[in-house]
Amino acid sequence: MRWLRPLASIALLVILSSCGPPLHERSITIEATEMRFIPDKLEATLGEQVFLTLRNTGKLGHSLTFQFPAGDRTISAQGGMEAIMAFPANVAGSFRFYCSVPGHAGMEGVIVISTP
Ligand SMILES: [Cu+2]
Repeated sequence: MRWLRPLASIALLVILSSCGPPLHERSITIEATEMRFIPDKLEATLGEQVFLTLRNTGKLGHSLTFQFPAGDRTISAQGGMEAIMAFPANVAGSFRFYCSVPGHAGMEGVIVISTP
């Protein structure tokens, strides 16, 4: 019955890989223009993988920096361009984001990561 062993291993792998919560994905598009983000409030749920598109519809370059507990995450896009960032929503709470380009201090918002 030596042939049973690999079969049992495969069965175990199938069982293990079907356990655990499914990985949910969330796609968010945020527009940056002079001098604001639209929308300025983003939402995600704990455990999601977030794919964020920064769409710069303005003429100036803009950036978006999230202030997460684990550290800042930044992307930037020139006028008329897009930039994409992915991150896991792995801590619940409200976290500020802002544009770090000098003189763009009014460009800011918040992302709320809620528990499911
Ligand atoms: Cu800006």
